[in-house]
Amino acid sequence: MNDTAIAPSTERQAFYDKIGEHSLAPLWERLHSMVTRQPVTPALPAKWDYDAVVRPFLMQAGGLITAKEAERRVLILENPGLHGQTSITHSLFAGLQLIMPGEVAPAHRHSQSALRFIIEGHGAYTAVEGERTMMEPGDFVITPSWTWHDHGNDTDQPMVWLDGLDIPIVRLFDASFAEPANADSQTVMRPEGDSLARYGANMLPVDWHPTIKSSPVFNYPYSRSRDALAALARNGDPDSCHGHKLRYVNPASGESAMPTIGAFMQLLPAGFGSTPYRSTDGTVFVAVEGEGETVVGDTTFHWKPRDIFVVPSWHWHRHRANGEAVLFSFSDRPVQEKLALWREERGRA
Ligand code: GTQ
Repeated sequence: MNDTAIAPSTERQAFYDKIGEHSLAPLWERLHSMVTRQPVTPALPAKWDYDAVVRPFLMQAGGLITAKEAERRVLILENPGLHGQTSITHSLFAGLQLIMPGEVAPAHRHSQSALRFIIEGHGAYTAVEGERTMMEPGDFVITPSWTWHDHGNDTDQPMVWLDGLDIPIVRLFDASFAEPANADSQTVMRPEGDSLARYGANMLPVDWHPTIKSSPVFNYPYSRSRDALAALARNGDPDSCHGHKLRYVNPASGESAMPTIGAFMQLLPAGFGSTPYRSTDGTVFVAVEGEGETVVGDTTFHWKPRDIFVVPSWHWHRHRANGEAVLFSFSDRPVQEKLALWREERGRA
């Protein structure tokens, strides 16, 4: 394939201009920028320092607008290579949502699926389809497509979480529906912990059959994920690229918790340095515990708890942990796998 673009002659340009008036265009001028030999993305590696940069702005936003007026008081983490596109990767949205004490983010539902990864605060809730879950740092909470959800904070501290949504995927398909609820808060229909007991104890209710493609568990508490990772680290050697890495699953299918977004948590042992890795799913990381650095191409990100960074598609990267560290991450991997597009490559040390 010839990858170099040459400016068209005036005769050809006149032809292109003429056919353009009839909604026609020459593929040969565009083919090689679209059908590339390997992934090319405008997304850039980027990091957001939570404590020094994002948190102060978030708290300022808390004084500018209420959660009710904003509907969702969120600062978008917009990829610097995707200016104005409301995306952190080409396919995913990320933002930090703040709920102040006493506030409610009113109930609604939409086609877009959302994950929440809790950053700070203790005990504010998300309600999904009539069940509330109290959120703690490190918890992974989902609000699947078309489920009613509202958020509220009855504590005396601000609560912040990372939102990850498939907004750009739904936009690609022009398949967005959304609806506000009649009341700001959903009526509580089931006691807290009901879903986790029914579906999250490696057992399922006898005769139950799933009606949606997402997980019936909607809070995956950090305490459980952390214990599992600690056991893995005690019991075996780390993978050279990933350390000890687990993926969040829908217990009814073994697939990702939601069809469009895959989520993961990995433990990097103290002093661990990974071998290089790249994959076609641009990935958003959150540092949960420990400090370290991730080298993405020519860029080095130093991270500490609550920092967020993004590794675009097909970018070589490697992690190093100073002390023991835990990283949460999410990507569009399940979509790419379903469409037979996903690839990975493991580099040498
Ligand atoms: O909590 O429902 O960050 O609808 C963006 C859109 C959060 C939410 C976002 C949303 C939500």
